[in-house]
Amino acid sequence: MRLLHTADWHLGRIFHGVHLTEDQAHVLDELVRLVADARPDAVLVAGDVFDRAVPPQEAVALLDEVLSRIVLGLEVPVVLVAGNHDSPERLAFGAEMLARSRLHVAGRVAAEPRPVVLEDAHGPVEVWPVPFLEPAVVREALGDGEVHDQRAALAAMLDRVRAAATPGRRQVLVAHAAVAGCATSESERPLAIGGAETVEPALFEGFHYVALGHLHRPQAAGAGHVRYAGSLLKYSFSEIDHVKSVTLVELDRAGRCRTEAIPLAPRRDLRRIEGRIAEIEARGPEGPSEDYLLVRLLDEGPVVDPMGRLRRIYPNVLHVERPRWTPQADGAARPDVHRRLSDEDLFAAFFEQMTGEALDAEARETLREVLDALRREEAGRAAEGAP
Ligand SMILES: [Mn+2]
Repeated sequence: MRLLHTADWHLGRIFHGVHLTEDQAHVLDELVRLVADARPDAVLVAGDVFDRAVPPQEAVALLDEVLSRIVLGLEVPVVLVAGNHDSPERLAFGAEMLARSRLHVAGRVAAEPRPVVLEDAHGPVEVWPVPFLEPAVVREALGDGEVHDQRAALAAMLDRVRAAATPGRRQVLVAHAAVAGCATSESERPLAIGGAETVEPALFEGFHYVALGHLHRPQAAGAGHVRYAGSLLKYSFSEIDHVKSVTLVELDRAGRCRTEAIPLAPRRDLRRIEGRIAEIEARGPEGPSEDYLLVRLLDEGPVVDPMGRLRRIYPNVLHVERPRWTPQADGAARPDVHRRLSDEDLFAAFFEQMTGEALDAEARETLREVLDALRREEAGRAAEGAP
């Protein structure tokens, strides 16, 4: 049996003010082509389909289009679960009807879990879709007062799944959880505020493949057959070194699996460049200039309009870091220093700080004239206003 495992699409995500829907459409187009080439028995989507509970219209339209192309166009079934970013109820709309078209959506927590049964030449495979588990919801749904954290919620749900599973069949789990010991990224919203939000890999005992979502770096979680597919795109600067991919899983007749990460090529990569502004300007564009960039400007002194200047070379600079420039630590910016400087010296210091050049004699003369005129005007007003 061949399965294509993906997760954390985060459709509708806005990153540093940029709507990523077009980038997501581009990479999903590639995913649909992969499905057409690899002809898997099913596509597994392990949660965080949308970036938020009420996604923007274009994100909903994109999901609709992509799922239609896979399920109706290519006739490949999809098993999709809600992640912690999704709204379980909204995602579950029409689930019963969609299941007849072989689009299996698990939004809400099910007290009586039911598998999606797939067939290959060696017999049936049971796929268990388990959405992200909110402990309070699981406590209520299962009537289990002991469920107070992620671990207890998943353990209780997996006990139910094991009890419902048919012995001798190959078992696949699709879930959205944080496994202890795995690498995290900044774009993952914590599953719980403080306390226990992680689960240990031993909890997945008995499953032949576990298709996980939540962590955005593609990685194995304790064992090769328990895996995070990783997110569709880089959704934070902490993911610059990731190679985003989908996982192709080959499950043999005994349930042993072989996994292969297939890299995805984004329309625009997320990269980091660094240097002094003059060097970056002199070098000109390095790599595709349309990429999304984090720029580390290494100038020690002030730089006028760094974002405007960088965007002339790289139109999609998202953020500029100034690791060597801390205006607060500069003595001239402190109020007690201001008081000891004349107006003329204060302006000269400001001018030098902003432009990197000293005020020349001619400019100083002009400045003195302007200041004198202002002082005369001020004195005149004060005299007029005197009682
Ligand atoms: Mn996520």
